[in-house]
Amino acid sequence: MAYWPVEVAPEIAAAIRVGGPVVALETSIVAQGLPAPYNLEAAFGCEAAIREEGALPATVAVRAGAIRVGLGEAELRSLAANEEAVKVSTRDLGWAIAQGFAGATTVAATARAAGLAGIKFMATGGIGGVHLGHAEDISADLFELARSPVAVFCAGAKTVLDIGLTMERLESYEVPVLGWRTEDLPGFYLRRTGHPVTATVSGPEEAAQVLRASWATGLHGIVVAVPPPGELPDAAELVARALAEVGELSGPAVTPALLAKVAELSGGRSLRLNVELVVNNARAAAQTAVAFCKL
Ligand code: PSU
Ligand code: MN
Repeated sequence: MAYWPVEVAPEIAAAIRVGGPVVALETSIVAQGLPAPYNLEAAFGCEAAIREEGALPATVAVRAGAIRVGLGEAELRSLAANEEAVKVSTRDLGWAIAQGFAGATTVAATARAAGLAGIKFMATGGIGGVHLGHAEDISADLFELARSPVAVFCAGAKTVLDIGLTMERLESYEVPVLGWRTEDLPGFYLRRTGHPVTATVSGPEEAAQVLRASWATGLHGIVVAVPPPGELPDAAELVARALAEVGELSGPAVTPALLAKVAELSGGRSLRLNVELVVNNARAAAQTAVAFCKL
């Protein structure tokens, strides 16, 4: 048989075959982005919200030599407890698969897996982007959005990023940023950033119509930015302090370090908000996946 290191759980494979609603979920947020117990609360909360809306969750990770699409509960718990789990972006998929690592997939790697499996929707907290003060550090999330035909539901780009430069990149890569009932791009810890979205959608039905038409015009990744259900009013100050303290770090370690620093400086408020917003995004993704299937 041909080599194909993508293992899709039977329930999900069956749904994909008949064009049913499926929403992929990333796991870097579980292994690197959030500490226990928030990580599993977020992961299980997303899965439950997706099921409640009538869609199927497909949590993605690298495990035992393959990309697994649709982790079981025990596998998810073992990933969350595994301190050796590596952060796997697209460039890392091959070596993590071939060398048998336990890997937690970023937005980029999850979107790639979703694209390979035929899943059109995914949810996360906030996408990666261009780092503030380090315009050379650009998340592979943006490059992947230019390649895989997946709608990524998020609360905008993380406040720790340079939102303006991130939006410029997305524009160059032909990635629309749809505002979910908002004209103003949300900023993860904030409901508005002052940056305009590409277009506003009024809810699941309109989002589904815009996605269908966009994909019909040959677009690939599409961001759907959902305002977070709450805010950290002092986000700007927290982020400035976090950036100053994280300082000279570079590479994949930067995002987890910044998130941990904001968590510490906010006395855990950012963690509670992070869980709430990712579940909120998963719900919007599932509603849109269901509406898309009815078009
Ligand atoms: N959003 C969160 N928590 C996270 C991340 C995003 O709320 O942990 C992760 C995602 O997996 C995203 C990654 O793809 O951070 C971006 O990392 P980098 O800047 O290294 O590409
Ligand atoms: Mn980065």
